[in-house]
Amino acid sequence: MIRFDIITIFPEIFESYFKESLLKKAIDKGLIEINIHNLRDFTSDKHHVVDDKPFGGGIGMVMKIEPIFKAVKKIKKIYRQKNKKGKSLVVLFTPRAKKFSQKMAYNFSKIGQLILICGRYEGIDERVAKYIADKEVSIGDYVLMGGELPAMIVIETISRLIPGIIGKPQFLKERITSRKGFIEYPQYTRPEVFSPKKGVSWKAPKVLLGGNHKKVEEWRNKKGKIIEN
Ligand code: 6GU
Repeated sequence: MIRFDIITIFPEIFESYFKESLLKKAIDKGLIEINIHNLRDFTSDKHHVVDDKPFGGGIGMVMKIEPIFKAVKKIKKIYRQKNKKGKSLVVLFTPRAKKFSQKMAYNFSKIGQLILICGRYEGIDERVAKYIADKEVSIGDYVLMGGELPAMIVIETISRLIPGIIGKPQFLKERITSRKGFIEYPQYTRPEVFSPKKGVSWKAPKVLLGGNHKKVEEWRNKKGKIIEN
């Protein structure tokens, strides 16, 4: 059981996704737990301000440290009360960090509580990275408007590694290679020949239709990409 705690100023972004994907089944089966926290609930001023002007000047706004500090403290405490031996890891999403990978997902899947901080605006006070976060994660070399999509990506990648979440466990096992990676190969299904218009046929590879398991495996190993753990 992994517990995900998301800290965001846009909690609604997550609702439909977690309600309609395979993740809903995982939640219903008790394999994962996802809690969404509105950062504004951790402010103490009347207007629930979570950002401020950057020191040194410049355009845009910067997310303040205080509400994030309070949120993380409270969320860790809730978990500790329920699960005395569980380990928490605080992840901060920022495009400046090391890129998320299958290997990171695999390591994260062993942790009891993942606290995911989603930044917005032009940045987050660097003291969050320095003193509060255990790990900074980017999902690629491009700039998004916030950490909400990265949080969903990280949750989905980790969740599908948990036994019992996707389809038949033996299917997942079949695609785990000896090197502890995951092989992604091209798939086909009926019809064997698809004709988008007269005189044109898009065929499925013959090797997959012949029933020769060894040949099929060779073909899949040749065409596939191994995503290492
Ligand atoms: Cl984690 N955050 C933002 N804002 N942009 C990104 C990213 C994260 N990863 C890639 N681009």
